[in-house]
Amino acid sequence: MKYWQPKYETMGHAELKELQLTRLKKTVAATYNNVPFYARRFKEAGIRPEDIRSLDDLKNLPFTYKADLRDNYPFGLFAVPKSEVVRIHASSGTSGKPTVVGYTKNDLETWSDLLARNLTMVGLGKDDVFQNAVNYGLFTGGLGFHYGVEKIGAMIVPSGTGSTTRQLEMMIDFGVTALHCTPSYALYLAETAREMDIVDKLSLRVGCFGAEPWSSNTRKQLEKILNIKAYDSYGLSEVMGPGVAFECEEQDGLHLWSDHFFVEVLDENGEQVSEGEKGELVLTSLTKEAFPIVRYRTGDITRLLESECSCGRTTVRISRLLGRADDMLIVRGINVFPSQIEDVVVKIPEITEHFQVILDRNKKMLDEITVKVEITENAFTGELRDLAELQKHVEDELQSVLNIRTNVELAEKGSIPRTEGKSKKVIDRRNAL
Ligand code: DLL
Repeated sequence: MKYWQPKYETMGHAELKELQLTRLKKTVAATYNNVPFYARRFKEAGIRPEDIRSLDDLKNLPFTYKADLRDNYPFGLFAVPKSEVVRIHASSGTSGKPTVVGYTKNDLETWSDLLARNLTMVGLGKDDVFQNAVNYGLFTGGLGFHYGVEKIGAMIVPSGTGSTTRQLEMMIDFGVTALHCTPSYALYLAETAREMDIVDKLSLRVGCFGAEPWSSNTRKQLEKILNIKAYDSYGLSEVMGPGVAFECEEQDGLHLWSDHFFVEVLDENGEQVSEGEKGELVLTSLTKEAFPIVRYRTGDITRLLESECSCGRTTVRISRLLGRADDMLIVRGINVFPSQIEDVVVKIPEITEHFQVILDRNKKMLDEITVKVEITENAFTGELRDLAELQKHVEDELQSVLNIRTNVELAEKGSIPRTEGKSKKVIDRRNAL
């Protein structure tokens, strides 16, 4: 099967715009009438629901920020009575209260349909065995994928996280053909499979990876080691969870399901960037009932791709996420994304794919950036000269991409912590006492 919901996936542009407008009007009215926060914000901006007459009018609506979710903890932004909400999820965040989101029965149905679209899009179906190696708790990644996989009739292995050797054993014993986890955990699984010399016992053919930024070189690496096609999966709990945008078999940008979400990619002044330009992704839900969200500033940086995709789907696409605006490190005035470092590190065979970025401020109050990498066993000759050469090689490669000199620290293989979920790649000690 090529499409899960062909009517919506391949809808002509004019019809799609019409559908979006009808749904936008409904969403704006629902938020205005049922959520005091939105009613207040819209009134402050002098807008009533009937002022939304075209899709262009959306840009007159105020933005919603993560802080607004926290301020309305836990259920203040729900647009339906609690009795209509059948599930909640939450995102822990690094500080303060978590952000809580809710779903009605219809919302859950839409969510699993969107996952089913994505899974069908990458060629999965009834005959597949799908290992869901992410956390099954309040995190949206576990249950989000779970019901999509069931919907397409594939067999799910709800392995959750934990015990890497056990995960690999399940993959072999159950004949797993598709794997879902974070890209950093996939690298760890791949590394462990290689060390145990069991890669040829795996029947994997598809990997769905997301929940954190990863680079195109990491994709190549995972595809090579695990002998799979690896697809980028983007989503965020505030807007639904996984499934918001996903790559198709062309692997040329992520399809963002325009019949359910309205996409803007904005520059620093809040203006829409032109096709191919970088900006912040801002999303408006068009069908959500329990937790509609208007002009949500995701903080994620991407490019808008509007050209036709040869897979036949007519949605807008976004490029691989370049990181979060707040992930971007500014080191001596130069912008550095951890994903740029990852791109360099995974290409160098003498070091593993794992790395850590440590930021310090020296006595002269200048920022120092250290990239800690692990040397592979094969590359370790015991000769100091070889180590110094390797260190310089990594520093040069990083400089050519980042335009800034870094200190490279070589460490023993396994010394950088492996994670099952989202990895923490940056340690910023610049403001530490
Ligand atoms: O991470 C939902 C998800 C689960 C997506 C499983 C994909 C797979 P949150 O925990 O709310 O939700 O985190 C959302 O993670 O704003 C991005 O910064 C980042 N993120 C998610 N997917 C990608 C991706 C889930 N493919 C936040 N590439 C988002 C880069 C991603 N960053």
